[in-house]
Amino acid sequence: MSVLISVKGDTSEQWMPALEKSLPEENHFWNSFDHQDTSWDEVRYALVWGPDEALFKRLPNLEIIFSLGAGVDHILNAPGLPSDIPIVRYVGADLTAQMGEWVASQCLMHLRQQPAYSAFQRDHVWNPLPQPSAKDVRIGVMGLGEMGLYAAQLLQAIGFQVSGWSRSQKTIQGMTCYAGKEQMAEFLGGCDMVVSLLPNTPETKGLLNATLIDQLAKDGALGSPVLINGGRGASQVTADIVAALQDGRLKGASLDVFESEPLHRDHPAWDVPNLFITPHIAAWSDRAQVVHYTAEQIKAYRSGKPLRNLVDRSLGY
Ligand code: NDP
Ligand code: OXD
Repeated sequence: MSVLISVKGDTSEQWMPALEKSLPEENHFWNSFDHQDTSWDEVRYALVWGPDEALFKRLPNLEIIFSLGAGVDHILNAPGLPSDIPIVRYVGADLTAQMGEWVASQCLMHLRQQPAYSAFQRDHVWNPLPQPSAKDVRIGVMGLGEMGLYAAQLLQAIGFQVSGWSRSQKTIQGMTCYAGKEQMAEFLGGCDMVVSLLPNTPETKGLLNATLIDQLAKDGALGSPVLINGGRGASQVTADIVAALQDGRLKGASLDVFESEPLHRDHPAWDVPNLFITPHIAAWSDRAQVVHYTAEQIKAYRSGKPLRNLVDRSLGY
């Protein structure tokens, strides 16, 4: 039995210590990007990020595909993906907590008017602005899954008024929850800040666009609304966000993800002063944690227990 690691940009050596610790009984580990002479038919489990074109064709006896990340668009959009093999995504306290930190830090930077103060600092200007409190600001979180729920509850703990929006209806203590397209306008109308932690699916494609921006609250304590996306770039229309920042329909934005990554160095988004850009690092999968998680799942599977965090291919996440 073999586990294959196929992670774009990594070397197999970077994975060896974790693999040897968590899966000592496995004989072979390969990274398809730097070892081409593998006995492919021995491979039963593949842990992947951005699988290369030929990968799945080479693995006739594959039983489970594990995603290195929480998102699985990189697998579902991969060429040659077998239709009948379960896909397990990574869910880990470390990843969820990191996303919570990123979301909370972005919301606080916009609340505390960091774009304005950074500009004042650059110009050596001492200029205190009126300062609303978290309790005066309504934040709507799009996507109430592992990441969204954790981030929403963290924002509540800070003191923001938090609501949520998801595909299926949720009941969460102290949070007004909206669901589906029918309740989207009502949800957006109550958001001074909107945070997207949605997966990339056909339904979420291009959702964070000019139409959505124009539905956000305009009477909030911050003046104009703020848009934050830590989910997937395919869910946003960056050109619409940049235009809304430039003409004041948005007060600020934070984007960790883009339609095309890395963001081209000539992209106009880099120079928008009230836009915080981070390079898809909101939450970063730790190799040791992911291998530990994968090993636990393989052990459970071999002893006849059900796999956890299975992807529903019909929903795309
Ligand atoms: P989950 O699958 O746990 O949650 C997804 C949430 O999105 C669910 O609440 C789901 O609704 C909701 N959703 C999906 N489709 C729709 C829709 N059409 N309309 C409304 N709501 C929808 O995922 P995670 O929370 O673990 O991760 C979310 C995403 O974050 C990942 O898919 C990935 O793309 C991104 N991510 C980004 C990282 C980064 O570094 N920038 C790191 C890790 C993840 P329901 O609850 O009803 O199913
Ligand atoms: C993920 C990511 O999906 O890092 O985990 O984007």
